[in-house]
Amino acid sequence: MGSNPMGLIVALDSPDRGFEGLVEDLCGVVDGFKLGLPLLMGRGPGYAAELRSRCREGIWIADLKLADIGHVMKLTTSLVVDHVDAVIAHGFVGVKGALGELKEFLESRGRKLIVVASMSHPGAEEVYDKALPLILDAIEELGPWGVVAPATRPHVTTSIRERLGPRVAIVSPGVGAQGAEPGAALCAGADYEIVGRLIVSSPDPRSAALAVREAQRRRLASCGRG
Ligand code: O7M
Repeated sequence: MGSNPMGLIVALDSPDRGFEGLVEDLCGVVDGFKLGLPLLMGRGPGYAAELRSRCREGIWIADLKLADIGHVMKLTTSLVVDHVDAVIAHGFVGVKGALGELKEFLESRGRKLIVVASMSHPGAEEVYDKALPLILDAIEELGPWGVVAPATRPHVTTSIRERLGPRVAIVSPGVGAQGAEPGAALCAGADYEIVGRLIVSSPDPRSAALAVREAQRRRLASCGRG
């Protein structure tokens, strides 16, 4: 990782909005799309295939935020696995009988696992931050392709990078609507920033995405990672 220090992934969450035009507009401008649970539940898992047919580039992620026994996580994932490159699960469920089985299933289908290490909202301090050392133990044992770390709390992202080393991809939400500035998480060690409303709620999502890219570039130059 680290080879793409300006990664930008767009979060598509609204269940009642058609994203076909937006995906076509952003194709080639951003590095991928993350499909949220409201969207996949509202439109059905097949909508992932419909959207992907509009843009064959970049990484496509199903953000299922799974937290169950392995058997059930595999059943849920099987509904969407053919249409995406990666699936997101929570880290606190642990490896044995849970994330280990999910990872094996995803790898057998040529797909990636991304595990939530910490979260971007204020309440993450109540539980997630306290559990972080244990969650990182599980992640180290598991060896997923990627982890989620908060752009809103860059020191947490930096500590996750330091603990897990350079080989894991860090994807970082919280930019824009939740307050983090574009590029801050990249400077803290993330590979990709996840941006939702700042881009998708803009009247001109393509210009908004290009502006985020430019802001990332400037921020990276100032922190010496550019
Ligand atoms: O930019 P926003 O705030 O409109 O959207 C943020 C997206 O990132 C949205 O899809 C959330 O589900 C997701 N997200 C967080 O906001 N915080 C987290 O801690 C984790 C995620 C996430 O993507 O988890 C995998």
